[in-house]
Amino acid sequence: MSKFPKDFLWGGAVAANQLEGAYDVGGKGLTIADVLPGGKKRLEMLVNNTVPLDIDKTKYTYPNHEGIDFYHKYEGDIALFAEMGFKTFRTSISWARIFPNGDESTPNEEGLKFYDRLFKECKKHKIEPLVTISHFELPLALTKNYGGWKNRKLIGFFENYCKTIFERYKGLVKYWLTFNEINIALMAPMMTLGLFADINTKDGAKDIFTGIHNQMVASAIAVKLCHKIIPDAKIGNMQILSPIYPYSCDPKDVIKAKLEEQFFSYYCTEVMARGKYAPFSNRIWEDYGAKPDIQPEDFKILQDGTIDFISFSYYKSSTEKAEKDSTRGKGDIMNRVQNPHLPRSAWDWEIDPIGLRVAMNDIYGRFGLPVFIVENGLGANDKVEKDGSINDDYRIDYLRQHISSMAEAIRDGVECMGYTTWGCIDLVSAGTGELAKRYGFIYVDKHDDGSGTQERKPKKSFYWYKKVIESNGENLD
Ligand code: BGP
Repeated sequence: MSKFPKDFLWGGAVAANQLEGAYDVGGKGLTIADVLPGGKKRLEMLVNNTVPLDIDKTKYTYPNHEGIDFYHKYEGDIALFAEMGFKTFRTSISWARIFPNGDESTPNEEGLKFYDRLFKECKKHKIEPLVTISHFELPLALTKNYGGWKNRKLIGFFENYCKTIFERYKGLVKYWLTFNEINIALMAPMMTLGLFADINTKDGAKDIFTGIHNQMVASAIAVKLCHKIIPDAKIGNMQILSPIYPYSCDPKDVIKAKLEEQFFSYYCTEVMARGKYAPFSNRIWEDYGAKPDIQPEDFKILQDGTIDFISFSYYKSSTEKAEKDSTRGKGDIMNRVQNPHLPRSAWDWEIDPIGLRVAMNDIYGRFGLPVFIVENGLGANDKVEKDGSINDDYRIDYLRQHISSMAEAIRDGVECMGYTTWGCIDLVSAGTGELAKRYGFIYVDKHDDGSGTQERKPKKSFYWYKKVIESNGENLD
């Protein structure tokens, strides 16, 4: 008997801005993602608040402007996902295809039609779309004209956007997620909140806490609206989940790791799952010397709009110690201490399958809501052999170990709705804007220098994942 429930949602995940391309086609407005330059400097810009807000092709490249041209090639790609047996496909709607500046009252019909076609294509292949409403794709005009999410006006614009897409896609989309990786705003506020702020300054912390608060209010409004418009829908949050281990059993390290984890992993989900701020939030606001601007009516809104399930990305665990030192990892946005027990990927991310079991048990134990793993995968340099094959055994290995660990967590009693691997087809990386960091089961002939035919080619992992799905997770060989 499979450890996975029989209706387990196996599939893959992507985001509009990382694969659609066609960044200025069909009446689409610009988003934050469209002004983010490609290359390793991107992460620095995001963390140091130096993202240029205008496109400058003389200085930078923008691989996501073309992406993998999913906008025009989605039919073939979905057929390939269907061949692997996907039960679900996670993608996002680009807000600026529907409302180019984010604040219009009437939607752009051409944008709506694109997603009509896309979701119908999924349904044709019996694939349930799992749709992220906002995945690092804030319309740029909302940053330029309103200062991003610290401005409460965005709550109303988001509500209008949600109402429009729920009404339009109610017969096609049953599973929804509100804000992708909402907690990443604590480190890279431009990515999700569309604003520059440094959490280590009082003003910066105020903007970040207020921006996140406004998003959580907007998310609660969306949950309520979704239940009203699509009664059989399920709508969840989406956060990064990375358990934070103490570097040693020195109680100073233990308390440091625990408090960091409490803040990073649970600050938002406490509100979104329980409808109110956790008691520890006051201490956080005290320590940062700033509180979010909260309106009296928000408390009821948050209470009335709690999520149906918790979704998260899991790539790696993190490690913390009380003392600051130079062993901190350079590759990722979290900049934590290096764990000497774990191997690291070519992009310097820890590889820790057991961490997924830890994370699943922790979050399920805390909230008791079903969980959905909506991102997990390995970014790697893939090589096309002379005979055209791509032998990505390292990816198979990574996924095999993580799926085994997920199965253990299910045996531990965790209720898990599904698993969508990140970047089921090669796409542009969010953190570094590269195409070279490949995650897919499907290779795409497109490169960072702009060359490539956009031809698709199944990798070895494609055939492996097909067997995994066919056997409902029993055959991982
Ligand atoms: C998450 C994002 C995704 C995705 C993934 C992998 O943070 O939700 O959009 O890209 O991480 O990260 P990267 O693309 O930087 O390798």
